[in-house]
Amino acid sequence: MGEVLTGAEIIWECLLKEGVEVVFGYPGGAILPTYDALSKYQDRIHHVLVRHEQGATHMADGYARASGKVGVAMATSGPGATNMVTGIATAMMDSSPIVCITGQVPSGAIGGDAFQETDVTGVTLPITKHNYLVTDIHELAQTMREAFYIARTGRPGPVLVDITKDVQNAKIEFEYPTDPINLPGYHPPAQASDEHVAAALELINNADRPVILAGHGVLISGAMRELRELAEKGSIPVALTLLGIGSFPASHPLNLGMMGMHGGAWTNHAIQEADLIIACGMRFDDRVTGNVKTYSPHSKKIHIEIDASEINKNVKVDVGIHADLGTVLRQINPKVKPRDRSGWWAKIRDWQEDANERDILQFKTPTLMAAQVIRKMWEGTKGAAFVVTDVGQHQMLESQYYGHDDPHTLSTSGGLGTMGFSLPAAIGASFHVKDREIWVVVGDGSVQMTITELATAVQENANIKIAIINNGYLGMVRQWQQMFYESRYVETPIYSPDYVKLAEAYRMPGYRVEKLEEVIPTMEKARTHQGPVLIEFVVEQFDNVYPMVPAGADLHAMIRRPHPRFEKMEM
Ligand SMILES: Cc1ncc(C[n+]2csc(CCOP(=O)(O)OP(=O)(O)O)c2C)c(N)n1
Repeated sequence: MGEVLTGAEIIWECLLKEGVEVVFGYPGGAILPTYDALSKYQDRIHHVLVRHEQGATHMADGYARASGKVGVAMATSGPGATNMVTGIATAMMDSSPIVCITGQVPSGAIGGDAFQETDVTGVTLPITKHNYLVTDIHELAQTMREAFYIARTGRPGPVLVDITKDVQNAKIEFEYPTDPINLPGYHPPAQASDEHVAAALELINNADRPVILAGHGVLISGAMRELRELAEKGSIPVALTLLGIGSFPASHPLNLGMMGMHGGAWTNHAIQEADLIIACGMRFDDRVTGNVKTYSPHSKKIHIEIDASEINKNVKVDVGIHADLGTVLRQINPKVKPRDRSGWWAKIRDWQEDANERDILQFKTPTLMAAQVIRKMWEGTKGAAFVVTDVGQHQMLESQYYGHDDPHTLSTSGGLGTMGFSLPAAIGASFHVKDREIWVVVGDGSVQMTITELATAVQENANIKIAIINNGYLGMVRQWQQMFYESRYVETPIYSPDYVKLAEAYRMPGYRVEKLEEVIPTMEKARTHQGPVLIEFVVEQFDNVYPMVPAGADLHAMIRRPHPRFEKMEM
C-alpha cells in the first residue's frame, strides 16, 4: 500500500523516481501547491529560482545537453507558461530532452478565460515532442513517467505536462508504476536490416571520394568510437554540422571541421565533389545544404537516422537507414575495406591550403578581432573548456576557431538560432559540468536578451566565465546588410550598458579587454575566482564571418575572404 499524497507531492516524488536532482523554475498561483510541497523535498531536489521562465527552459536544456539526462523546468500558468515557448522550441529543434511542468487553472475553470488561463498544450503542440494536460489525479504519476520516457528515448525532445491546480491539491494513494511503458505508435527502432547494411557497404567500399557528415545524432547515440572506426578504416574525411562538433576530435587529421553556410571552404568543396555522402545522425538543414537542387550532385547518399521523418525529407538518398546510429555502425564497420584515398585527400589539402592563406589570423590588424579572442581562448584553456555560445558571428567564429577535441563540450542553439540561449544554458550546464571550465561566448546583442539571469548566476554561484564579444552591432545581421542590402545598417548598431559596472552591480567581478595581449592574462584572472565572472572584449566592428554561402545559394558558391596575395583586405 502506497502512502496517501497530494498531487503536488506526487509531482516531486515522480521527479525523484526519475533521478532528477535540479529543477529550474519560477512560482505563481496555478503552480503554488507544488511549490508549497517543495518545502518537503528541498533536501533532495535543488530548485533554481530563475529570473524569467525562458531562462528556466534554456537552463533545463543546457543541463540536458551537458549531462545527457532530462532537464526539468517549472512555471505557472498563462504568462509563466508562454514565457517558456522560445526555450521549448529551441529544445525541439535541437533534439534536447526536457520536461516542462506548468500549473493550469482548476479543471472546472478551463475554457472560461479564468485569470492566467492559456491553452498551453495548444500553444506548444507544434513545438513539443508530446504534451499532456492532466485533469485527473489518477493519471498524474503515469503521465509523468511517460513524459520522461518520451523526452529521452528515440530522437530526444521536449515534453510539456500541464497540471491543473485541483489535481495538485487532490489526494491519492501513491505508487510509482513499474510495468514496461508501451505507447501505441511510438517504438524507437534499434538496428538496420541485413539488406540495408549490405547496400551501405557496397557504396562505402566502392567510393573514391566519400565524405562522412557527422551530426548531433552521433553525440546523442554515443557513437563517437564507432564513427572514428569507420573514418579511420576507410580513410574517410569527416565533416561536422554545428551540433555535431565534438563528435569527432578537431585535431584528428581526418576532421574537415564544420560544413555549411559558414563551414570551411575545403569542407563544402569536398561535399560538392564527393561521390558518396554518409550522413550520420543529421537532418540536411538548409544551413548545411545551401541550394538542395545543386547539393552534392555527383554523390550517392546513405542516411542513418533515428527519426524516420528526416529520411528523404530535404535530400533524397539512395540508402535510408532508420535506426540507432551506434548500432548501425557496429553492424557496418567490421566489413568496411581499407582503401587508398590519397588522391582525394590531396585535393582536399589543396583547398585547405588556399583557405589557410586567407585566414584572418594571418593578417596584421589594427584592432582586436573576434576570431583572435576565440583563438586565444582556445589556447588559454588548452582546448579543454566547456563552451556555450550564443547566436551570431561570435557563434560561427567559435565553431571555426575553438577546436573541440572532446564530445559534449560545445552547447549552442543550432536549429532555432535562439539569441539569449547561452547565459542561462551555461548556468544549467554548471549543475553537471564540474571537471571543466565553462566559458560563455556571447555577443553584445544576445547577452542583452537574457541578461536578467546574471542574478541567477550570482545567487547560485554558478562557476561560469562570460566572454561578451562586443562589436557594437547585431553583427551577423549587419554582415547581411553589408553583403546583401548595400550596407544600410538599419537598426543594427546596438547600445550596451557599461558591462564592467553592470558586473559590479550584480556583485561579480568584471573586466574589459581591448588589446590582444590582455586576453590570456585577463582570462587567467577570471579563472582564479570561483563563481561567475564577466569579461567584455571590445572588438573590431566591421569584420565578417567567412566563408559565407548566401542563403539559398549553391554550397560551393561561397563568398570568400579576399586572398592577401591578390587583394587588400576590406574592413
Ligand atoms: C531571438 C532572436 N532574435 C533575432 C535573431 C536574428 N539574429 C541572428 S544573429 C543576430 C545578431 C546577433 O548579435 P550579437 O549577439 O551582438 O552577435 P554578433 O553577431 O555581433 O557576434 C540577430 C539579431 C535571432 N537569431 N534570435
